Parts: sequence; C-alpha cells; structure tokens
Amino acid sequence: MNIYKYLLDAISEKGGAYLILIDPDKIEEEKLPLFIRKCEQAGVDGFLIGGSLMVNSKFDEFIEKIKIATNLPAIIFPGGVNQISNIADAILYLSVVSGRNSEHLIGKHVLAAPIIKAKNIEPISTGYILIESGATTTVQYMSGTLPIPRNKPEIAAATALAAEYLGMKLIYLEAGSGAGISVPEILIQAVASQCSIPIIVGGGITSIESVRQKMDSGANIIITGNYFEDENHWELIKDFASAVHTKLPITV
Ligand code: 1GP
Repeated sequence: MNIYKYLLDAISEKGGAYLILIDPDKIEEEKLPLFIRKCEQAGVDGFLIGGSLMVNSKFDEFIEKIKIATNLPAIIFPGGVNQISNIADAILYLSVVSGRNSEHLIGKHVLAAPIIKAKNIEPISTGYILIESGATTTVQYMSGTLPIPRNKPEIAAATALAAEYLGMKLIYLEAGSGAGISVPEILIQAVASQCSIPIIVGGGITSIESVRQKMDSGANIIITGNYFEDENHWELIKDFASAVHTKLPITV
C-alpha cells in the first residue's frame, strides 16, 4: 500500500486523517494490543511510532506487535537513525526546516537514506516545523534548534512554502510532545493559506474542541500522543477521530 496516497485519500474522502503516536518508551507493552484495538474501533487512520530517545531497543519487535494487532498503517516518526524498520509501512522523512542545524536538515538523512532504500520502506518527505509552545520541549532540545515564535505566523508560512517548493510532501506543525499549549490556529491558517500540501498538526492537543479548531483552521492530519497514553481517556478516541473526519457523519 502506498501510505502517502492512503493519507491523501483519507483527507479527500473523510475530511482529514487522524494518527495516534505511540512512543515505545512510554506505553506498557502488555496494554498495546488492547489500545490498538480501541483505536481501530474508534476509526483512527493509523499509527506513528517513534520517540526522541528510544531506550526500548526492540524497535522491530515493537512494530511487529502493532502489525499483528492491526491492518492500519504503522508509520515511523523517527527520533533518530536507529529508528528504521522494514516492518513499518512508511517513514516520515523529517527535515527540521524551522531550524538551522544542518544535521537535522540533511545530515541524518544522508545516513538514513541507504538504510531506507535497502529496507524498501516508503519515505514520506516532511517539512518539520517546530512552533514555540511555552517551555522548551524535548524535540527542541534534542534537535538543538529554536522553534518559530508562536506570534510569527508569517515566518511559519514562509518556512512551510519553502519546504513545499523544495519538494516535500507534508508539512508538520509541531508544538512538541506534551506541550502545554498547542499550535495556534492563526498560525495554521497562515500556513494553509500559502501551502497546497497537507498540513499535520500535533503537540499538546488534549480536547475535541482543540481538534475542531485545528481542522477549521486548515489542518489535514491530526496527531495525538500523550493524551491517550493514559487509558482513562481511551473512550474519547472515537470523538477525536470523529472531529477529524469532518466529511463523515457523526457517530454516537
Ligand atoms: C509529538 O505531535 C506529537 O511529536 C504528539 O504530541 O504527545 O503532545 O499529543 P502529544
């Protein structure tokens, strides 16, 4: 299956795609099959898998467990070159275009490219744009880059457009995992007004209202991670999915 096309189809047919980020270091593995099943029943479109550190060294086995539990796509969201597995369906080939650290613009990609080719994984070129969200986030610290100030939508829009002109296929507006405040709507609107490639929004999204606001502002793909790491919220996954799927009838 071509995963990029799968995402484009979800956007055009359902109004958006909803992906849940699973960090192998954070989820209790024995809860994984149940969580995956809940997500599938709730209408989630797929999974991002990855983390900033990856202390869990059994990356292949972890993805395999997900693939055994579901036919939904498992897409790597790599925190490093150590997170490449041919068991996944695709990999977000992320370039931190908001930063000026050459290692995260092109350096790691040179190391990763031959491995991705050899393992025959679909790379999806993604302009990864960090947006200031209050405190320093893990991704800012780990990438050694400054995020775009949240009150500078014009810089975010110009950065996203540059990524599109460079041939990237997706824009990812990232507030950072566990961010106290998510990407502002005005900034999403500014990027959407300039770009014709799909816009992913993630980081600090913890309410259905917030999902709706992101979608209304021009987001095409929504990512949540932290909020559903706690099983107390699992019953809400379907409401999040429904808020993303703006073209589908609302289910109760
Ligand atoms: C982080 O955008 C993702 O890279 C998801 O963030 O964990 O805050 O939902 P949260």
